[in-house]
Amino acid sequence: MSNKILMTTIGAAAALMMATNVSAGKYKVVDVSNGGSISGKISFKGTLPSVPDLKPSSDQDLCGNSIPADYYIVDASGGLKNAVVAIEKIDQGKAYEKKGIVALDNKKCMFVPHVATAVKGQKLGINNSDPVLHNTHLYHGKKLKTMYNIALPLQNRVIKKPLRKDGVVTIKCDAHDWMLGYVYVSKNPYSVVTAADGSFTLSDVPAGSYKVKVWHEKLGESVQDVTVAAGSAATLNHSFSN
Ligand SMILES: [Cu+2]
Repeated sequence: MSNKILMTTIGAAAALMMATNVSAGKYKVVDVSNGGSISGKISFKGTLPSVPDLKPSSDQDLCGNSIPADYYIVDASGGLKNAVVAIEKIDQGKAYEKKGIVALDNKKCMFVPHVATAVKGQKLGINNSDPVLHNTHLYHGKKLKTMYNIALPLQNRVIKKPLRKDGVVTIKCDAHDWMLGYVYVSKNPYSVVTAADGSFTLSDVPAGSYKVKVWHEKLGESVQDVTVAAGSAATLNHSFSN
């Protein structure tokens, strides 16, 4: 092989390696042995803004005339429900259901759950538990670009739609303007919605240092550095305030 051809070959190999590096952001499933965890509590401190009840303007027989808004759900200890805690960047880690279906129900004219998490590539399974027409409209990201707009005239028939992009998906209903929900779509399975007391746990995290995002639909987001040691529990607590 002449030097010139050899150099070309090396050049092509280097270009291929660079290209491989560029796509290294893709999550890879590996065996996580002796992983750690990140757990803690997300809270709200201060005075919550007063949010008026939702006032259904149609289908009141089913929906009622007044529904408490579910944007801020804070318990007596300050625990904040429906925040999302997510490792922002992690190249490899635990397995997840690649064909998993994240359930979203239209129930009594509200989205249940109000906030869900999903991994990019999974599907959203949208059901209508109500005997009225709902029209689920999904918008991607801060620009609220329409992803899907799905009429659900039939009760109890699940429609599945793939979540192809990561980011926050805002869910509305074209038939009932008070309906609102979110799906937080991550590139990896390390994302979770806080429980009613604000608690959360991310398990089987490989040892390492991570940027962990705490997100809330109204209170914004905060990124924290968390270091997880093998076989150990790391703590992340965060308080939103206004
Ligand atoms: Cu609706």
